[in-house]
Amino acid sequence: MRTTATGSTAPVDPASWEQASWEQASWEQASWEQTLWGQFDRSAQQRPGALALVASDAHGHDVRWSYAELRDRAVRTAAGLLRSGTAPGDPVLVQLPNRAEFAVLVLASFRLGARPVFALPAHRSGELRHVARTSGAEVFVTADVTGSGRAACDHRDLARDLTTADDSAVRTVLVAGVAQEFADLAEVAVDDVQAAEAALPAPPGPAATAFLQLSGGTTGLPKLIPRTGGTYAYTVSESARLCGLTPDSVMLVVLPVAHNYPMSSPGILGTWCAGGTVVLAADPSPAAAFELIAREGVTHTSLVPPLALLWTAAAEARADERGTGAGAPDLSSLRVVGVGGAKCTPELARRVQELLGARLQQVFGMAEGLVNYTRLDDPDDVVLTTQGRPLSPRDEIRVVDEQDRDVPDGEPGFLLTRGPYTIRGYVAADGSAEAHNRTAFTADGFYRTGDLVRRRPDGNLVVEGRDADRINRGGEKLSAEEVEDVLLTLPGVHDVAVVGLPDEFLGERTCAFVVPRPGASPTVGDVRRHVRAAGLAEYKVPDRVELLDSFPPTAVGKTSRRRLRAALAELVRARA
Ligand code: OOB
Repeated sequence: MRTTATGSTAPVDPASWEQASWEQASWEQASWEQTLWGQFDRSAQQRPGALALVASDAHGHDVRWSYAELRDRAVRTAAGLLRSGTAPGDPVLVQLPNRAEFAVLVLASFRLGARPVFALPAHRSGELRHVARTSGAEVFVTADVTGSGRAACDHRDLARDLTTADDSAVRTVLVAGVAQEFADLAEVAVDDVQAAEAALPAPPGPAATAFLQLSGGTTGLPKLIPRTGGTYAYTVSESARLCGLTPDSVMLVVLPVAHNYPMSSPGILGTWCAGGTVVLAADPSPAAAFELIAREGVTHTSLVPPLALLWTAAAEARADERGTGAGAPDLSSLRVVGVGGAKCTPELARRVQELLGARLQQVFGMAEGLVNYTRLDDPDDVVLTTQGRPLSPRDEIRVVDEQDRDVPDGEPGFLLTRGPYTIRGYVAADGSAEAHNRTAFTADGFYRTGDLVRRRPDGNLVVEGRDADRINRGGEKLSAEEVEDVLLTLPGVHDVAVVGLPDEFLGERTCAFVVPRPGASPTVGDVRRHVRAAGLAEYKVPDRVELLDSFPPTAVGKTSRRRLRAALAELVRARA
């Protein structure tokens, strides 16, 4: 692994980032010749009758599709999208939960060359409108209703908002489920697969942008991350190999599947690349998941730490029941449990192995590219106490101080990375990405991850924290600034700082420190309601609100926001 930058590369024009990352990538001939459609299609040709997908569809029906069946649906849907006006290269805003329709739509997009822009099911109109604007998407594919009770969301309301908003180009809405006034996604597909094949152009090549993902929040609203098919196919096939996936593997996906982690680390795409079976589940609770593991013979799954805590606690209770002779689902098929998205403590790591009876694999990745894994044959010391090392020998890692000077191994510093599958810049149809790219990347193309890490002499990374601008709430990322910008528009608020405070379950929980205007006293309820009313995802609603007379004077002003957030977090730590 090259561990330090040469600094010799000329600055990369973000507009040409595809080219830059492609040229750098051309070393890996065998893998680069693959595309995302090509990987799936190869498995479908080799094992047409094998089980590719177990899931529920939007109408609550169980589906069990072979590779041939899933491929057939994807091709017919690709041709249907083309017939209804979506061309190769077009952005399509997609917000679908863990249901069968997601699998069909993502593969159809790869076949056609349309570019899904992956919103998460938790996003609301604030995020969606922003993403619609910055992607220029004219088509929105979504579900009817997700969640239940107070957490229920009618995505058709979000669609109405998008189709009527001045700043969104969305005019076509395809709904998986009860479509109401919109078009039904199920009716898009053409009937005949031969006719579909004949109507479709060749699948896109590896250098084309295959889809866009959303950044977990650095400054302000989510940024668009363009991923090329060839570079992504490389991470998919390498991840599948590192995670031990084979045609016999059964991958249970309980995290929101549109996220980079369950999509490709190794995720659904890694499983299909290996010819295995994907089990998509909408309910991540241990009760539901354990039943599925026993029923489907699940071998692999991926969790975030809060979910791993729940699962291990449930497995412990189950073990106690076993002792008393009560029946409980059998987890013995599980081989590998990935934990990532946020820091997994050594204690949780130990419990995962012991109570779930599987090999733990720590996964430290980011939608911008770089993915680190502990290897399945690493010693326990590495698997339990580190977040692993880069996927590719061509990934470049720098650990630097505030002035971008490299720090010695073993000392904490900020992680910078550059490599074959890490982006060189965010994109935005409205030109808003350029300014951000100048601070998010170094002049020689390293991505500033914002993560505080330590590199051990053996190359494994230990995540020590993040810069104070970004909050990781149990794997769900938010930018402090995004929530602050919204709260500054609440009448009665003079100033505000949003800070992540340590939390045993989630890793971090959010606290909004509010300085009210003279005479005003906004309540916790006012603050939380205001964030919801602005159309932000529920996980961005502050968990706690603290009113302060003023902020520490040294740390006021936009430029020292980061210091202010750090100072406030420190204040709370000291109090505790
Ligand atoms: C994954 O992707 P994102 O884009 O939602 O978030 C990336 C950030 C990282 O920069 C880091 O701050 C944090 O999430 N993170 C971890 C971690 N994995 C991610 N922090 C500590 N320990 C870990 N194991 O979260 C993501 C993408 C692909 C694979 C896995 C996770």
